[in-house]
Amino acid sequence: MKIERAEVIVTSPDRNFVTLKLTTDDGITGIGDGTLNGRELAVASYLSEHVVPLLIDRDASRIEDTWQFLYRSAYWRRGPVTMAAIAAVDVALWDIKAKSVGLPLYQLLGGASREGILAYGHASGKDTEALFDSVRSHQEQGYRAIRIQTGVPGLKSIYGVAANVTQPGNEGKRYDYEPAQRALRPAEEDWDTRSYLRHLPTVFEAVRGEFGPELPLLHDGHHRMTPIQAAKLGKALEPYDLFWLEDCTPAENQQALRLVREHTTTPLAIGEVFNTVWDYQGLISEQLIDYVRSAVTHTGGVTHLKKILEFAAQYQIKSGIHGPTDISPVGMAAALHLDLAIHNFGIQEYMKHGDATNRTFKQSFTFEDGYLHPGDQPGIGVELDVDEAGKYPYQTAYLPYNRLADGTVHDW
Ligand code: KDG
Ligand code: MG
Repeated sequence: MKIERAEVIVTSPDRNFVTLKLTTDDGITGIGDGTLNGRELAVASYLSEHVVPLLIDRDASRIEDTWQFLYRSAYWRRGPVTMAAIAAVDVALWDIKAKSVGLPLYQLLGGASREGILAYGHASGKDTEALFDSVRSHQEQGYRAIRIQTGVPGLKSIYGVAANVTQPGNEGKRYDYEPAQRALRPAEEDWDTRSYLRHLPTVFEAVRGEFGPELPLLHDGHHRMTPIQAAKLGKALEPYDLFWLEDCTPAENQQALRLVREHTTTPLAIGEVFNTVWDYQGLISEQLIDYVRSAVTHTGGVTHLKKILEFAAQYQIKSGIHGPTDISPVGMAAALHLDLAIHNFGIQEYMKHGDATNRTFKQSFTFEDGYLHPGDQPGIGVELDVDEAGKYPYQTAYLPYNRLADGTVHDW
């Protein structure tokens, strides 16, 4: 079973996606997601210029060997572009292997460890009333766990509550278009940590008051706090029993989590910007976190993320695989197979894609009553409609960035 063709397909149905499609000499196809939000063309070029020529005529069944070959032979290891490119190849090869034996991928990863995958959705609102509406709407859609992001008085726009949703005339629009804003320059947002720290506990108090103690609630700090500020927030949120506080400090300095951990029992999640097990080395072995947030797409695929999660399992640390809409349905499906198979599953992030994306990527995974399932189609269960993809050429898009009141650039 040799790889005969390798195509890099960039399409922008609702936002940009990079997909690698491999075809074997016996006609089996496999697809993998290599989308890196805001830097999509870097991965597309890494794949087309440097990886595709190496794949032709390789044995498609040698997944581990191909992973090690791409990782080690480049010499320049790790990094989001490299690891997203390797992920695209890895998932496409798993798709092919599972199709070649007529099984859904999770069966090759050890079989199902559970009946369904608990998912959390993103509720947000610029004020409490809008936030409550959003929580209710997520509950009506079936979500049983909900991330809470809210506006902060005095700030015009904020992560998780998009500026375009809060502007007059745009009410009710999907917020997820903002983190991939199609424009020639990144949008500028504003930030003030002290206002945020004052406001957020009052929001969680109101949400618990309205929705009761049972509903699992999550929050994303999106890398904005210093360790001592994050420790203060974790402590202030303890009465509201969060499922997790995510990315409370910038992920570059993993040791920061030690200080946070020493001061709070609020569970900590981190890792959506990590690429390899080395980013987690101390965090896992010293039990400084509770959830691993990596995406299959940004961590070298199923092969490498499975190893990270097995390492985490020895320390009672669970999975919380990254799943916003910048993970394509291909990356999402790969995550679901892993979620179903591993023992230390925690929760799966799940934001629904738009209609054009769903037409472009035919999916067999399901979301019912709060639980996802990858389905039982052979492979990962997603097919790319190449004609549909061709209707949506790449569009320049950037993540937003932050400035403080005095004009200083801050983490977004
Ligand atoms: O591309 C950036 C997004 O993936 C990120 O902002 C989403 O933080 C995120 C999350 O937790 O889903
Ligand atoms: Mg996040």
